[in-house]
Amino acid sequence: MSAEATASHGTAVPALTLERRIERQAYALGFDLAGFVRLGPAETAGHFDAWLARGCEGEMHYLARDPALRHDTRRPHPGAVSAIVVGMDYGGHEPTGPVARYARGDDYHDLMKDRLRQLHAWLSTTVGAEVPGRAYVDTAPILERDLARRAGLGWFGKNTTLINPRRGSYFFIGSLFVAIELEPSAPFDADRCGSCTRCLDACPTEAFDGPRALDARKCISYLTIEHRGAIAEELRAGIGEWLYGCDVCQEVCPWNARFGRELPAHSAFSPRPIFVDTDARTLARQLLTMAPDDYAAAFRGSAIKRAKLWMLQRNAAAVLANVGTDEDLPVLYALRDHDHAVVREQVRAAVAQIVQRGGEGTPPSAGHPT
Ligand code: B12
Repeated sequence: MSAEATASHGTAVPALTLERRIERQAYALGFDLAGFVRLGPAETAGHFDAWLARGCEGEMHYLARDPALRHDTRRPHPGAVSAIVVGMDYGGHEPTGPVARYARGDDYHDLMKDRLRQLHAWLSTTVGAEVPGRAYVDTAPILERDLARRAGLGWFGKNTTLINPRRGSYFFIGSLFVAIELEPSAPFDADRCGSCTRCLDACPTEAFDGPRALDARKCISYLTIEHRGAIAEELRAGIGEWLYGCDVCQEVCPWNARFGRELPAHSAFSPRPIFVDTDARTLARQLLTMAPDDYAAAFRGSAIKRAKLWMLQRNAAAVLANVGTDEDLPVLYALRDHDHAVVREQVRAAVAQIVQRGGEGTPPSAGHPT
């Protein structure tokens, strides 16, 4: 490839490097951030190990299965030497709760992997030979924030999210591992959190043991998405109205207030109709009365499907325990014999809470009007 091209008026202008062309193509495909990194040891492997040693992963046993795999990014795809790391906004300016912003639209894993594969095909065509490689979005043992920080996408916020100085933190991370050398971007070395501790202070379940030290076992996102048991009484109140995931530690971040973006029109991450203008109580009741077919239809291809229907119903019962009124009791009573013991337990606890707050506590079998 010629290093220089001649413009029509005869002046030599430098040709774009492959890296700049990849960036342009990534933006054309809808990604919002792009950078490059040479694969190798993960700089924060020690933090990851320490986190596991404290048991912070809870029931996410896959994280602890083979920690060494996450220590070196050359391991997931032997032969790959570089990664193109991308970020994609998911709508920081959408209204808050009761479902975390990231989970209201289409499943980001599928969408981003599909676009990364398009980038991969474009790259092979552009270099004129098949480039061995593979796309990853949360699907391989990779410390993705470590990779993205090294590719210059942002810094580790005190809430552990990767924050970009122009985009805030409401973006997903994906990567395309490739078997060609690419010039690495400058890593993001600055820490722009300064003395701010808003995220740490705002967490309703006090899940942070300190800056960048999240105990996932107390995180609302973990409790409503990953945890399989009933939600412990001492954490349940902290969940407030969150039915799936949580945005509190991002919402209070000044970088999001300043730089969070609107979703483009017709974005795949735009909320599904069920989430538009639906308050927590209404959505909780909808989930509790949802038949499996309705669940499949409402959430086909969506990020929220990571939680089975029974988990969403457990979360819905926990939310009603916090904000439900006697009007919600009939829906709860109807689930007293739910197939899943965890849902039964959470429903019983919700009824008890509502009754304690002064709701009507007599079950329908004893004459309660349904
Ligand atoms: C497990 C997991 C979770 C768990 C645990 C979260 C956690 N913080 O570890 C739970 C279920 C709670 C969760 C929640 C969320 N998640 Co999540 N999650 C992951 C996953 C699969 C692994 C993360 C991991 O390895 N954790 C282990 C801990 C130790 O790593 P870490 O918190 O990332 O911390 C790193 C740095 O902070 C640094 N570090 C740690 N301590 C210190 C100390 C110092 C001094 C320094 C310098 C560095 C440092 O080293 C760590 C390792 O690299 C990644 C995808 C992936 N493969 O990476 C997505 C991922 C991190 N999640 C993501 C998202 C969107 C979320 C939520 C926002 C969703 C929501 N709204 O509910 C929340 C955010 C909660 C939060 N504050 O982190 C995005 C984050 C994008 C971003 N801009 O940062 C990721 C990257 C998925 C993706 N592909 O986009 N998640």
